Amino acid sequence: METKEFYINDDGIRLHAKLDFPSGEKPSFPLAIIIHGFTGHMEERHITAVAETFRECGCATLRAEMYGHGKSDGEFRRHTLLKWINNALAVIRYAKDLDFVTDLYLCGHSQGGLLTMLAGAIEQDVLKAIIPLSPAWMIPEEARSGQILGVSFDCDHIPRELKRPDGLSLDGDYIRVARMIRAEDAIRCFGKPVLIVHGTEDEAVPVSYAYKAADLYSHAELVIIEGDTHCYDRHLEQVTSAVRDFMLRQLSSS
Ligand code: FER
Repeated sequence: METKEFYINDDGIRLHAKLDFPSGEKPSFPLAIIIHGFTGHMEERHITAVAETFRECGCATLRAEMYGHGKSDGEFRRHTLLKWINNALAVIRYAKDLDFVTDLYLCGHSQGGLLTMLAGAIEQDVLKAIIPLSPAWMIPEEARSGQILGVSFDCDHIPRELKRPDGLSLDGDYIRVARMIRAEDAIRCFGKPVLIVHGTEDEAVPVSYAYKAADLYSHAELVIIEGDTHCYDRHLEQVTSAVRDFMLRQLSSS
């Protein structure tokens, strides 16, 4: 079946989305929502590979791009985690209303993995399981500690703009929002199954956060990929096989 490309309306903000169907003639199937990370988009190699894996398991996939990313509305420097949470809720609302959907799954990479933890907690009654990949849940802690993106700032005087030496720039509101988020609370209240995948050579998110999250979740499985990076440059096939293995077990229990 062909890809359906469209926009999901989040109260006037257009979020670029692609819906892809699994092969076969079934009238209904589970749906996996998949979200990219900070500066990412839906066509990144690891995002398309994970989406394909969900489809091989018999799920439809809905890849969506969040505020300020990919072909969605909004300027990159003006995105915040609150905007992303609202975006994710709009995408989940859209997915819930699709008539072919049986169970819903939420998967995201890095900042999209943190979003998966946060939106997952909000929507835990409608989600069957969540799959945070290398979730960047150190971002709120970094924002509280006065260093983000490797750039230091004064916590008592949040800058109007945070600029990385390479030119990447973020509004101060990114920090203001990030530092009020308590990812631990979202983790602790989520009682459904969770799969966390993380590489030991992750240069953006310390792998220690994967161990800590798996410990705090009541039903988490943790797959550590020895020697792999933040975007799985070395062992992407181990990431997809972890997702496949987890999903086949979820689907056989539904
Ligand atoms: C940071 C480290 C990592 C940060 C964001 C990330 C905004 C996110 C990475 C990703 O989503 O790939 O300090 O600050």
